[in-house]
Amino acid sequence: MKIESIQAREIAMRLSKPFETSFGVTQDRRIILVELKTDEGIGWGEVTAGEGPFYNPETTDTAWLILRNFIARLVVGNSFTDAAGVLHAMAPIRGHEMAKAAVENATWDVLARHGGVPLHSLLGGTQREIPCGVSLGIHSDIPSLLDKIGEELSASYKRIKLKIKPGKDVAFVEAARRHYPDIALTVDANSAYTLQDVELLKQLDGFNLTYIEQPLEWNEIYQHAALQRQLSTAICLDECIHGLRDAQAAVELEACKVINIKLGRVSGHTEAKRIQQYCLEHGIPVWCGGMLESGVGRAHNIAMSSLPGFVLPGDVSASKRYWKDDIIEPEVTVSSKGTIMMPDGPGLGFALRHDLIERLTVRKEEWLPRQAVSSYATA
Ligand code: OSB
Ligand code: MG
Repeated sequence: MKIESIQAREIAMRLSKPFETSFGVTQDRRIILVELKTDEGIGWGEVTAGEGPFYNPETTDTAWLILRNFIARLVVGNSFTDAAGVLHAMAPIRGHEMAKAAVENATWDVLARHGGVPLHSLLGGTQREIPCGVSLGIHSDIPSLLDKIGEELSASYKRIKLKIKPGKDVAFVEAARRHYPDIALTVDANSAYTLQDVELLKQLDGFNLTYIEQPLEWNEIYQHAALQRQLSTAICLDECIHGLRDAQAAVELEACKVINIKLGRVSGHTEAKRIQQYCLEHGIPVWCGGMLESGVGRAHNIAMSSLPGFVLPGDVSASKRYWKDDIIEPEVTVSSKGTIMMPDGPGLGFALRHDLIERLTVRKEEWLPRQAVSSYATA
């Protein structure tokens, strides 16, 4: 497969409701979509970076720059036999996993479309139906949070995750557990605590949580091991895991008992599959995290979630929880059993709403083959 060009566009999409995490409030998303054009057809990917560098160091703007100035020049005009080859070609770039993932994932979409098979089949997925959970943003008060949980349970979701931060933690979780004694409940701190907060974090052991997600610093595996030794509840790592080596370090150090795999954070499907395989062999349950994606990123998440070992409900939920109009057709829906069915069509298995995407586009560029890598490295 020869990559002829990368077309990137930034689309502006407004979430139906603001979403608050320990690092800030998001309502207006700036999403980069990538269309890879090859001699074997096209494929789509999404950059899952946030607008600011508050979840991880990447942003919409850094991803655009890295795509244009570095990734395009490493891959456009070159031929590859598989997506792992594309990932390998991007290896000189340190970090910037989310920028890489958009192109790596788009390669998988090209290959699946070209082969006439669904992406989940090409990836080696074995689950036709995946369990879904929801991630609830931080609420200003407990009654509104309890109402929201009730609403999501009525919509059949199988697991409720509560975002927490200092001052909006134990009392909220305690109330949620008291009102809903039997539900699968988790919390996600997005790195809002330190080891000094261990006494507070220990209080969370009283609420029968399935796991506590990423309590400590975003790049700190060692201290999570120290914390895990003091908690009975499993720690789930999110921000810390940028690839297989981090997963190995975390598991060997016993820094977590569960891992959240996000395609963007680990540079795409190839590396995600390596982590999934490793976790399967080591008895570590995994689940698919979300980054408030549009339909393109969501479709990639759905396909990945079909792999063996994705046994816990993911943050993969219906389009309508996020958007009035999603950019794919049909939009993602969740069954009355709280599941999403794998689509049957080739590639992502969802059609793109090109007219809508065009209307949402605020900038668009296409990168064609350029000179050899060495001649632009300092340009
Ligand atoms: O930590 O999982 C996270 C959203 C933005 C950034 C980080 C996270 C999240 C979510 C929402 O929890 C997941 C989703 O519904 O897409
Ligand atoms: Mg998280």
